[in-house]
Amino acid sequence: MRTICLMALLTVVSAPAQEAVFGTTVVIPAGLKGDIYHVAEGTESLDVLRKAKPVGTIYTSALNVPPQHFSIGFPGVTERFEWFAIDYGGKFWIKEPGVYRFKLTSDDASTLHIDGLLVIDNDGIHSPAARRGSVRLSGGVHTIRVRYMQGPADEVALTLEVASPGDDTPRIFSTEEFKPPGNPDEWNFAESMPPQAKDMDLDRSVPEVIPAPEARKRRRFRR
Ligand SMILES: [Ca+2]
Repeated sequence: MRTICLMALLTVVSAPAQEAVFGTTVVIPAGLKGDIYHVAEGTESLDVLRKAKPVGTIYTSALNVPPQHFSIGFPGVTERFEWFAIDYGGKFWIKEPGVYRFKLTSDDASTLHIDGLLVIDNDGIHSPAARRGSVRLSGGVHTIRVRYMQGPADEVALTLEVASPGDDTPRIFSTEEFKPPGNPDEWNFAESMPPQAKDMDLDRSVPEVIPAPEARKRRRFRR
């Protein structure tokens, strides 16, 4: 077992850093667990995941894949670099209740659910595009789910950013930042929710278009 884990780790470490950020096979207990799926060529929506069975699992604490070329697949899991999907799930802890603004950028499809509520819908086959959504969060534990699908090669993108109440600039969301307190006695929130705030980001119908990276020579590794 130890040898297998070491091999997986070495494979990930030896891969180009910018192409290994969907996650690795190294388990992160408090992070996001991503189940990987193969999807049929021509798939246009994340809806297909309802009936699919995962081919493997990766882990990460953040989704930070800016628009880039992707050709290596997932070391230790699958060599797919196109027509795959990842269903990430995890929990996070809110210390400061209020309206949190999220920004989800992807090539191709993605969605964000918080506590089972669809907050951002960026589904479909498309170039890098960002959509925003806001949600009022009470203090304590919440669930997060990000579904992602890469359609045609070779470009990919998947970033999830967050702005806390009062913050102007979003930053990459990380489960490392939103961990519960070490002392379980502090795991309670007696105070009520803050007053309803105006949601500035509810206009989700028009995605922001992120400039695609410079076109690179198309590489094919289909097996
Ligand atoms: Ca793509």
